Order: sequence, then C-alpha cells, then structure tokens
Amino acid sequence: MIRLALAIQTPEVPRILPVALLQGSFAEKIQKAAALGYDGVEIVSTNPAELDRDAVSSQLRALGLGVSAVASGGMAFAAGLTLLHPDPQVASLAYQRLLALIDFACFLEAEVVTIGTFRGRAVGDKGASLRKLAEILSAACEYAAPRGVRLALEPLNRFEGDLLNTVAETLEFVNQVGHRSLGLLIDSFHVNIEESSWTQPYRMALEAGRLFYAHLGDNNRRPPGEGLIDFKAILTTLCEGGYQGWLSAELLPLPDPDQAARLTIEYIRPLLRAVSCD
Ligand code: LER
Ligand code: MN
Repeated sequence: MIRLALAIQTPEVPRILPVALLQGSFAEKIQKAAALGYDGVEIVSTNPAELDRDAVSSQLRALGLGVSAVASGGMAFAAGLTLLHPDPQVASLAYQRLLALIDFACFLEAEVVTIGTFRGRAVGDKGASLRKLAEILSAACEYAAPRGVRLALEPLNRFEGDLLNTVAETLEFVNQVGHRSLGLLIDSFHVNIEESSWTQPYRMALEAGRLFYAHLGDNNRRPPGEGLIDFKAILTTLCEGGYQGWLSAELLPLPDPDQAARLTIEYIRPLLRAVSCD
C-alpha cells in the first residue's frame, strides 16, 4: 500500500523552511495532518537532541500517524551543515547529526532518512567528491542497517546541486556504493527539470529495487494538480512497479501552508484510488 505524508519541520529548526507545510505548533501541525487524512508525516529536523523525542513519539501515536521519514532537508538551509563541507569541522558535525537523524528515525520507527541538499556540493574535483560521498554514505549505512533504517539519496536539479542530478547517475552511484541500505528518493519537482520522461526514472529505480521514497511537488513546486506534471502516469508506474513506500508532499506553502497540504491530499488520494493503489 502506498501511504501519504507531508513534510513538517520540528521546533528546533532555526528558520522557517521554504518547503515545509502546515502552520502552528508541532502539536497543531500533526493534528491538522491527521484531520486532513494523511497517513503520516515526514519529520524535518536539524538537531533531534533538542527535542523531547518521547513527547514527539507519543503525540504522533495518539493521532495514529506514522513517520514516513526523518529528513535532512533543513541541515544545509537552516543550520549551514553539509556532509561535504570544505571545513572538516563542519563536515564532521554534519556527519554526527546524520547519525543523530538515523537514531531518531529508529526511535520513531521511520524506515528512511533522506539525503538531498545535505550532501553538499563538490569541493574541487567532482570525482573525488563523489568518492568521498560514497565513503561517508557507506559508513552511515553500516550504522543505519542494524537500526532498521535506510538512506534515500535524492537526485537534485542542477540549480540546487552539482553532484547527482539525474536518477540514472544517482542509481549508478548507489550501485557502485553497493550497500543494501542505500537507495533513492525521487522528487517529482526535480524530475521535471532533469529528466525526459515522467515515468522512466521511477521505473528504472523500481526495477533496480532501489526506490526507497518519493517527494511530491508539481513543476512549479506548488501542490500536485496545480501545475503541469502528469501525476496519474507517475502513480500508475509506482503501482505497477509494486512500490510499497510513502509519497510525501514537499512543496512551496502556496497559497498558504495549510491550503497546500489540503490541496495535495485532495488531488492525490482520488488519483491513487483511480489507479487502484490505495
Ligand atoms: C530540495 O529541493 C529538496 O528537494 C529536498 O528534498 C532536499 O533535501
Ligand atoms: Mn525533495
């Protein structure tokens, strides 16, 4: 079964993130997510040590919400931390935070930690940066695997990242690392910029057994249905390919953060039913 989630940030994140949804306190956000009919939330955290994790877990449980993923999306933007940061002290702190996100995911029974902009940019030679990234993610997978957590590496469009823009190159990289706990997160917004087909990138990752997670956002990063992307084709491909993971809304809070959450589920839930996948 495909389940629906949306990205929300936790209270310790030092800035409002551009692609997190829902307004209010953490308790209010998750109440709204449950009331809208979401199955879970994607927790965007920059420092789980600052959170009362028992309270987070019990609040979610009380509402019957799962945690689709613990996301690293706020690390670079709000905390200035990236895994390939040129300052080794910052890079080391970023790695410690990655381990903390993995622990937090394990505690919340989330199967995935996302790695998007958090990987950082190439420092000097691109090949050397990719080799460094492979070492870092391989070590993180060794830490994550016994905790029941997998890492989902996200191809990012060329304006947001210079390492791994397409699904094909990310899949090749993941295959080279060769760890069973490393797979892909495909974000439809990035697909729109970098790919030549709505469906082929998803099919390729599914056939390789490496599609661990998916982000939803239309071509204008508004809620699905507010732009040009053929979500019916994408959902059909996911269903036919036996995808059993989450779809998580990660998009601009337009027309406002609550409406964006409502518009997404109102569009995607019926579409999932239409492709007979819910
Ligand atoms: C950023 O555009 C994005 O898609 C996030 O998932 C990155 O971590
Ligand atoms: Mn994304």
